[in-house]
Amino acid sequence: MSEDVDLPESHPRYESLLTRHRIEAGVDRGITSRQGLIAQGRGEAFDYLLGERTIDSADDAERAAAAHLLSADHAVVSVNGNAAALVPGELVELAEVTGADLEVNLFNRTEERIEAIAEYLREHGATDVKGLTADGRIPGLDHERAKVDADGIGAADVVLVPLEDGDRAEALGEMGKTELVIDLNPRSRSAEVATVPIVDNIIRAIPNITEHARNLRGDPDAQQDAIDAFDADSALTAAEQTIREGDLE
Ligand code: PTJ
Repeated sequence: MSEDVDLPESHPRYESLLTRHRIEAGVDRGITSRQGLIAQGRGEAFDYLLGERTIDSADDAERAAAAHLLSADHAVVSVNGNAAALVPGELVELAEVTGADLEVNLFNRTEERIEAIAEYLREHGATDVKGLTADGRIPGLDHERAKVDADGIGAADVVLVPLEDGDRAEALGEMGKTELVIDLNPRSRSAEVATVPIVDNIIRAIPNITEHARNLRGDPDAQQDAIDAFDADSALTAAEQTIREGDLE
């Protein structure tokens, strides 16, 4: 986390307030949709109950996700308005370390927002950002929500989708793609259809996937072990249990 808000890091709500600030700034910049503010509020409630930490099952999921990204033929990291506002530099770094493409892919799609997000990612070091061509379609979704780049998400075998809408997550799964989903609600449809559901805040999840990828890079056996060792149903159950037992203080 960084210095983009005037708050001491010792403040007990530092991370949460910084996150809110970034989402607000994302709306002001034309990156994040107003619905993104609502989605953030929902996520915060789950994160509070999780104890605002990466639980062990989420760390396992992050390791498995790193392994899938590294061993893919063609991996794509999908970027929406919330992800771009919260972790732009971290997404660029993850793509670099794993060799994945970055593709802007929006639920509430407008050309202006796609351009603004692509530009923001370039400001954070991205050299090639997909999502502007939109010459591919996800079958089973209405026209605007189905748009992807044919040589990006359209051709990918592994897709990382943070904070994805349930319909689209389901449709991507039906295309036979390995889906890695980051979502703080373990019983959202997106988490339930994912090959690897990551129940963690995106601000912690992305840097941790990158760190795992650094450790697993160049070691196909360790990558396969991380994939084989991960069980999606157990991870979702562990997250739900942690939330149900969560402390409201
Ligand atoms: O930028 P766009 O147009 O693609 O729109 C993005 C949003 C997120 C607005 C859109 O995809 C949407 O409406 O999503 P939902 O259906 O509200 O789902 C968002 C999910 O992400 C919810 O289950 C939240 O709990 C979860 N979530 C919210 N903030 C975070 C989160 N998960 C991880 N980290 C977060 N910071």
